[in-house]
Amino acid sequence: MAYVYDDTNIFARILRGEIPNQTVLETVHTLAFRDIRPQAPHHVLVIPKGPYVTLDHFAEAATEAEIVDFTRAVAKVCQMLGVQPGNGGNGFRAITNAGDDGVQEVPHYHLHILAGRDLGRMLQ
Ligand code: D5M
Repeated sequence: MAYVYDDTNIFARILRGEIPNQTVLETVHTLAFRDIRPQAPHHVLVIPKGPYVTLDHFAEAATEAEIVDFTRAVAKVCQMLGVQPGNGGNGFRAITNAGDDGVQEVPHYHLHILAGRDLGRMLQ
């Protein structure tokens, strides 16, 4: 079954400028903004501007330009936050939730970037 993108979701509304956001970075194909319910001192959501529901949808359907732009934007956000472990920072965690078992709340692909505290071990 193909993905069906619901353009009434809250991130689509943010991208259309219908509701405000705390932008950290905007590029041609990508937007990064602060999560409204931060789980760490730094909690940034990175989203493609295109209509993709999940990571696998994005990876299958996005153009190479979109994928490169998104990936570079993630690096830029980590650099802006000063959390790159290879550059003197204390590190970060990147998480994406997909579908029901992933408990995805907003059906527009997004990567959570969490940093600024010890995030604990997630996988045993
Ligand atoms: O997480 C969806 C995330 O989106 C959750 O951490 C809250 C965040 N959220 C919801 N509405 C907003 C607005 N308006 N601005 C910023 N952040 C928001 P999920 O991975 O889908 O469970």
